[in-house]
Amino acid sequence: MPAPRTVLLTGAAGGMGTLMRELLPPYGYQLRLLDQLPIEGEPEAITADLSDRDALREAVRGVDAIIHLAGISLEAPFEKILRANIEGTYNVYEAAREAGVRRIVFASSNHVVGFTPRPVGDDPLIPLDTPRRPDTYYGLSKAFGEDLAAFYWDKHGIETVAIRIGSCFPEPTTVRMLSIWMSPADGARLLHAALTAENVGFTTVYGSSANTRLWWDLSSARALGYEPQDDSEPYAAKLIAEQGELEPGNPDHAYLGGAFCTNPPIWPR
Ligand code: NAI
Ligand code: 15L
Repeated sequence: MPAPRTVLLTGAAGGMGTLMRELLPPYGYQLRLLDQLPIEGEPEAITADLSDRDALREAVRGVDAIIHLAGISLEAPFEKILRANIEGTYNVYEAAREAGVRRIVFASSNHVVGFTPRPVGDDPLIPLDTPRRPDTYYGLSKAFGEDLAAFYWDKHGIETVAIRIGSCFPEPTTVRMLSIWMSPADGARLLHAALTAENVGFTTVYGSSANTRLWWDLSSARALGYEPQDDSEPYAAKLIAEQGELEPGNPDHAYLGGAFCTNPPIWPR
């Protein structure tokens, strides 16, 4: 597959989308931006909801690949998750199939495996093939997205790298994030690897930096050519002084998904 140049970035107005709009063009990509919200300073960005199939058909025309970040990124009532994350992701894959787009990078989440006990002490890293244990409707929708991607590979030959992203923010802000943080620069490195690796078929990877306190196995991401350069450890002393160490007896600390497992916020309908 020739290296993709023109890439549709959905969710371009969001937190990660905003970071990636800065970080991906130096790799040589021309980004076409889409979000339900207008993006200041980007007059050519497509403002469209994922339910608008005509707009998606137009948006994917002529692109080499899609980075699909758009969707609800936290817990929400099931009906909202259904429309944005489940039906919305289906609409993106259908538009890709119709237009002949061959590669999608799907923003999955650690919350697909959120109810996996976090490693303690000398426990092994969480492997990629650990059973899926979604912690929210949100996590369930990402599990659906992974299965949808596998189906579109098996049935229609559209390749996907599904990245189970940890926490991609400029800095880690909790002690839990020390283990799953993906620096924005490493996020761009991983997206670039996911766009350019040959013969990925359907591949799932965990998405994080090379954190000292890492909880999961990054080997499938490294197999794509991803070489993380960052580590959350410089933030550890301050965060631990402020928040304390993770405690086995605290239900918010017991599982990989953190507080998503115990106290998922349900937004107003
Ligand atoms: P975000 O909530 O900041 O951005 C999501 C964007 O999607 C927003 O700009 C929103 O307007 C757009 N969007 C939502 N529903 C839409 C719809 N129906 N049609 C069109 N646009 C819609 O989320 P963030 O942090 O940028 O995350 C990006 C993606 O990565 C999400 O899919 C999220 O689930 C996933 N992810 C992010 C993590 C992180 O640490 N930032 C961790 C794990 C997964
Ligand atoms: C996610 O999936 C969310 O999109 C993000 O906002 C963070 O909450 C992240 O997981 C996390 O687990 O820290």
